[in-house]
Amino acid sequence: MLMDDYDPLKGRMLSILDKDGKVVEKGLEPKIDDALLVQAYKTMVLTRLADEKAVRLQRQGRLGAYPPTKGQEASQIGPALALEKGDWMVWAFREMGALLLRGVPLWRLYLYWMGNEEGSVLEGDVNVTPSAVPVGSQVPHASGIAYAIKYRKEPKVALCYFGDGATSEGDFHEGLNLAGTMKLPAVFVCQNNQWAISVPRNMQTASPTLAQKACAYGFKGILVDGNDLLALYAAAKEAIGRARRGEGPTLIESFTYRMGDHTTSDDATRYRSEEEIAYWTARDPLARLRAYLGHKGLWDETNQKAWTEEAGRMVEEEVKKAEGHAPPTLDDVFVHTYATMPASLKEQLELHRSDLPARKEG
Ligand SMILES: Cc1ncc(C[n+]2csc(CCOP(=O)(O)OP(=O)(O)O)c2C)c(N)n1
Ligand SMILES: [Mg+2]
Repeated sequence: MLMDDYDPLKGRMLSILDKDGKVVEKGLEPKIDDALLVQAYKTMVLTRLADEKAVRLQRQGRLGAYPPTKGQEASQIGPALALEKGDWMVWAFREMGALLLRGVPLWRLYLYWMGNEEGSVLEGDVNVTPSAVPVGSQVPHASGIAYAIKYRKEPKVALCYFGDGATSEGDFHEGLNLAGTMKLPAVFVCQNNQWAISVPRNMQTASPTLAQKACAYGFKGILVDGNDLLALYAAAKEAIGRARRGEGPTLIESFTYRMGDHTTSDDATRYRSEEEIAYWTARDPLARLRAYLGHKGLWDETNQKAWTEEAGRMVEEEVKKAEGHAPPTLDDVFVHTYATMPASLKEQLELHRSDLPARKEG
């Protein structure tokens, strides 16, 4: 078992692909269907383009503040690739790649970052929660969902993403403590992208790794190369299997890097060195998977061109769809808070609506 061989207290990091896309741990190479591997890579390409587009839209005043995801594509898509239909995905605010893989429409994501709550409305059974901007607040939600899964005896798992900064929040402790105590079917993926805005990882905690925090909650943890899609998939597959079999939760620390600014309101050049950026640029998760696919005969320049063009067209169509959507109204504050609006809120909504014409005239 990976979880035993990579005991987080020993500080070993699971890496299957090296930075040039070569398999360095032959015995650990996961068996992933060719079609699924290509789908993962195409989703990474789409995410990269959609993310860059979101930043440009913000600069043009067409989208609000946005948290770029560049550099974390494998960290997000690897674990999501190991989920089954019906499993739950709980996210923070930077997980565009995982959301696209799970089938969340891109135009909804753009709509959300345009300030429209309709962006969080999802049709069908994608089982994805709305974004959670208050840092760490989604961790107890994930444990709650995992508790419901266990209570109902469903064969499902709740996978929860959060950042290195979230591990300093009480919510993180509460969520993991509950999951450990009740042996819940949860997988926690800490995307350690080295920074919480301008606070570096070494100021976040005195623990040598974040993965080892699992030991305190009585369950398995593993430190994984977060720019290596194969390593993340392998670790998540094992963790998800264990959770589904009732063997309890796992904490996966995905050791990655945020290539862009914290959000479009930030200027990361004020606190990060060029050497650091160069180190991580050489470890681009897309380049690594692309090289691996090339070794397997699943990638060439012609494919790349077609996939890039296809993703580019899709991005433009989705922007159009988001921009063509009806603008938000103040009603959204009321209507999206409860599934069934309580009488007190209904009263406030009516009051707000009756007050509107008067305010406009005033
Ligand atoms: C409870 C709370 N405190 C502060 C903030 C402001 N804030 C937004 S993101 C962030 C840093 C989060 O860092 P991390 O968890 O590492 O996630 P990352 O942004 O790196 O993806 C902070 C402090 C917030 N949104 N919520
Ligand atoms: Mg972070």
